[in-house]
Amino acid sequence: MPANLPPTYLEAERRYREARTVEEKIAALEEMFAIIPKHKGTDKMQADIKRRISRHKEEAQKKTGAAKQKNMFSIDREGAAQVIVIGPPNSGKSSLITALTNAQPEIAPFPHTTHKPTPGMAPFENVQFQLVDTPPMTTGYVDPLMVDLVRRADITVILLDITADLIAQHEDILSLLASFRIFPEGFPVPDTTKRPVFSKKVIIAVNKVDRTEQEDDFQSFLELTELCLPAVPLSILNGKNLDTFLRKIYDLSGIIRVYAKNPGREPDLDEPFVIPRDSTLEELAGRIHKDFLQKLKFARIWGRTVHDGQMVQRDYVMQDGDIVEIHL
Ligand SMILES: Nc1nc2c(ncn2[C@@H]2O[C@H](COP(=O)(O)OP(=O)(O)OP(=O)(O)O)[C@@H](O)[C@H]2O)c(=O)[nH]1
Ligand SMILES: [Mg+2]
Repeated sequence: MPANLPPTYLEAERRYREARTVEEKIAALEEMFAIIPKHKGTDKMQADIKRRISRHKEEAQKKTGAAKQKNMFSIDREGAAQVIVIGPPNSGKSSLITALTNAQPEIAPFPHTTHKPTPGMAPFENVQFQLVDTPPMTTGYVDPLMVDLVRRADITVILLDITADLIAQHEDILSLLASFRIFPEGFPVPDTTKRPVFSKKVIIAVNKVDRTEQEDDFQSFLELTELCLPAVPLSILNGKNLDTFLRKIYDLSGIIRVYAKNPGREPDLDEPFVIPRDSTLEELAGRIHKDFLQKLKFARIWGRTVHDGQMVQRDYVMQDGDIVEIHL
């Protein structure tokens, strides 16, 4: 690379792209500015970083005023995907967030314990998902702010309770979502509504499957509902299938992980670039830095679908696990 950018710069750049808050963006940019080699070849990049720092600082100032009013239902997105956990009262939503993240929402053996959303980060291999605990959804009343939260999230987990009527819970939640024009991806959408509809990635998780006999109830539920959504039986109590649950979230998230390396160096496999599936090399380069989009000549790839160090062009479709050496 003519600018000779060290790997630490690319790491800071990646943190910038993935930053969800203005403060994180400013911190990453300041780090990039400290690391970038200061010579003529990087003049434009340096100016660009400075411009972005001052723009984000202005933004941060405006926000501090508004932040006071920011309601507790607005959760800043973090990590590879925002996953909202919804469901009927007492199904174990808060228990799930507590089991998989550092957050500690209140858990109690009676319904309607949770009154506000609580986010927590769930590590899966070398990425993190943001799981959001929520107040229960019932046919009686759903806070409109909850609806917005579901509409904005990347993935919705509907957490049901095997010790109650599964089919009724499942139908209630789906029809509640439908009443707010939210439909699982792939579901038919009524053409009566002229207003926008929200097509969301949905996983059904069934909790409290503590005993093997309850697995049969889960199977019957799948058959009776002819469920065509990803589904997983869980026992949070016994820690059963929690890994499978996170794997399903990963599969559904539509992301892949690729790793950047400099010529002659090893890549850092703990620090992936998280990009949408089917991204091309050109799109990856543009995400690393907008200058790279123009300057990109080719890349060498180490991965499952290529031979080691294979030269690829802009239209190469990145694959999960690819190691990429960008040449400018
Ligand atoms: N048997 C069994 N009980 C569980 C399991 N997971 C959670 N529970 C219990 O279910 C009860 C409700 O758990 P919570 O996590 O508070 O449920 P919630 O969905 O957050 O409840 P609300 O906030 O009221 O909607 C608690 O007594 C938990 O200990 C499980 O896998 N098996
Ligand atoms: Mg709760």
